[in-house]
Amino acid sequence: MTQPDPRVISEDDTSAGARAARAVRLPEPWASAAVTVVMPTYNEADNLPVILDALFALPLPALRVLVVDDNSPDGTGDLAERLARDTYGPDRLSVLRRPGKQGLGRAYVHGLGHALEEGAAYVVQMDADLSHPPEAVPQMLGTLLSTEADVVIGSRYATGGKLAENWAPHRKALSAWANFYVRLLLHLRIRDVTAGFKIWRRETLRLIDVAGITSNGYAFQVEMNYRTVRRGLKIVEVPIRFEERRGGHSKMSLGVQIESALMPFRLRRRASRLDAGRPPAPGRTP
Ligand SMILES: Nc1nc2c(ncn2[C@@H]2O[C@H](COP(=O)(O)OP(=O)(O)OP(=O)(O)O)[C@@H](O)[C@H]2O)c(=O)[nH]1
Ligand SMILES: [Mg+2]
Repeated sequence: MTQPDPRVISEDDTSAGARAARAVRLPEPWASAAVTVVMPTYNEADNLPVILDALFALPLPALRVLVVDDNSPDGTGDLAERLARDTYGPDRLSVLRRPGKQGLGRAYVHGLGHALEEGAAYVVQMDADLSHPPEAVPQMLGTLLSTEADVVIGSRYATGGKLAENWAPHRKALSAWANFYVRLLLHLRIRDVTAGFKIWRRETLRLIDVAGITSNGYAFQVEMNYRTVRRGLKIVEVPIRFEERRGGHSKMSLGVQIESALMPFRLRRRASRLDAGRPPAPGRTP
């Protein structure tokens, strides 16, 4: 009988150690870059300890995580604070607590701004539900630095990217349709234009005026991309394997879907006002 080779780490092994072993090893000074993962949470108490273990096992010793919790009824905020105090230390894990559920986009505007104030040089956007593979973060950072990209997207639809086989067919169809629709209306050539897994340079977030973004849900991700393209900045996609969420429940709502469907028209209208030399509404950048 042939024994499995202990040096081969199976792709299906999702323990923190196996994930870390699969991650690329970056040379210094890249490995020690000041990376902050901004992670919005709403009722993710089952997933949070698992994803934090995996992130802190990565060969990125200066990586920090900022959890942005909207007063989750399941106690995710308290759990995150306990883990910061007792397990990882406040130097590596910090928590922003907000009074109530205001949507993903609002949580990100708050969290990204906070990460920049705290001195992050590179900022990762990532869901807490283990859909986004933590072991891809070093490769995404390495791609950002080696290609001199302004942002790198962890992409389900770039060549080599994969969608969870067990993702419900209606979710697959909705995701494919949303990508097609947004790309067509906004003339974006990004393969995964609604992706929520990205690494940004600090300067890119400043150039696109992330604090001025008003959309929420998936529309928030698209608006960030649109602003990046309008500024002539460089976007690179790396393929990832996207998993079905591990525990907890989806927060995808009809409101989020309707906002996403209307948002390309709003962005186009605003951009054409600017192109025609008329100012956008106060505090808005296309
Ligand atoms: N702080 C905060 N986080 C949120 C809010 N809505 C969603 N999130 C978090 O944002 C991430 C993405 O939300 P999901 O519910 O996974 O949405 P999704 O990935 O589009 O949907 P699924 O694929 O079904 O999981 C998760 O980490 C959520 O906990 C919110 O209103 N506030
Ligand atoms: Mg999810």
